[in-house]
Amino acid sequence: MNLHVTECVHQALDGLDIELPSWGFADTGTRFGKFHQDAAAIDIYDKIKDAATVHRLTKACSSMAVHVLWDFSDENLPARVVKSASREGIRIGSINPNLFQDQDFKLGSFGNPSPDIRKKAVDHCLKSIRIATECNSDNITFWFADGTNYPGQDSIRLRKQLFESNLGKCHQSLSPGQKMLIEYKPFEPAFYHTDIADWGMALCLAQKTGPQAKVLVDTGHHYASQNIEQIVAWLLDEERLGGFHFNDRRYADDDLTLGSIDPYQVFRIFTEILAYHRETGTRPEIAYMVDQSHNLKPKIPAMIQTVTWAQELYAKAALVPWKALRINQIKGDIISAEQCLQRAFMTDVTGALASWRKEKGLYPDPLEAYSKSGYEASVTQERKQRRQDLGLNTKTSYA
Ligand code: AFD
Ligand code: MN
Ligand code: MN
Repeated sequence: MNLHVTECVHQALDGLDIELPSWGFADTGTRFGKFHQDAAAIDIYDKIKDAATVHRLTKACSSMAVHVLWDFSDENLPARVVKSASREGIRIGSINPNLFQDQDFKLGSFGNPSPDIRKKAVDHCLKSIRIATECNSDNITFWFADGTNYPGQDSIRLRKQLFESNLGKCHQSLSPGQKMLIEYKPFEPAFYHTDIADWGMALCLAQKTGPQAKVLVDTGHHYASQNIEQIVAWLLDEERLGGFHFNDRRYADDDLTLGSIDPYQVFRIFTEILAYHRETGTRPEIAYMVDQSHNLKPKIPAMIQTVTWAQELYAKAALVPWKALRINQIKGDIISAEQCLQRAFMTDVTGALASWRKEKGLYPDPLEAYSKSGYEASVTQERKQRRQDLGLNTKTSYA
């Protein structure tokens, strides 16, 4: 095996930690229905166990993002959840307020025409920031479904101003070291305009909100053929790239497996980040997070697949010969410059990945390790019984 490749890959993987989403382990579906899985997590403690299992098999996922309304409750207070996570060997990561399911948010949350409902939304976010402090979590991820469905429904400009003032209220309550990650999305559920629809709007809001406000790039939240690596390069240069939600898209916000549609684009995103690190000498503080909840794939194997894909593409990006690339760029030798990327992307890193895992005491193929672990069968049995005892609906439910 090529020593240089092995060294580069091992060094890269040592610095890549990917946060898992609690919601990715539970039954969720599309607006057309949900297909229940017996092994799916029922409560936050199942999600913690499942995330910890992925971490145990990959040693690359030390934290789990949580959704405030789905994961916490009066009996599942942050302190108890934090303790359960650390017992399983992971920690609670980014905190996600929920501003899109309450009936009051029908016409929006921060952008709602009613000042009382806007206040309710801000209070929920301030509570989420307090939960982040209790969970010792640095990131609060703001995704807004806010927008309108019909031309003339509301004032786009005035809603922008409401977001500026309400995001500002949240920023004031952040503790030092905490960051608010502002996530953009072109459409859905709003179908005429979404208040934070693209990276430019998110960047503008982050810059107006304050130094601890950053932009979250959900890789599925882009129009077809959008150059995401260019967005990443700009946000890096503005020092406003807060992190990623990893998934892939064929048509819209499909939350498909990262790299399943366009792995070369994910590789190019990673090369922008590694080039920035190389050229500035600063490793950007980026939250790499998965955002998926597959309706058809089994939950835990789907998560392992995403993580190992991300590791493989990141490892390939680490092989780009930066010096030669820059020389070719300056010389205007387009083909040689392009080949610096293509050759790295085409390099087989499976051996280097396997030796990295071996050094960590891991099975070379985490998916195979999972299928041999017997974990799926044991949780399926236990959770099936618990669903029956709890009288939970396991028929295919219509949204
Ligand atoms: C949906 C939204 C957005 C958000 C995620 C978790 O599109 O990506 O980050 O739910 O709340 O996928
Ligand atoms: Mn997302
Ligand atoms: Mn999404």
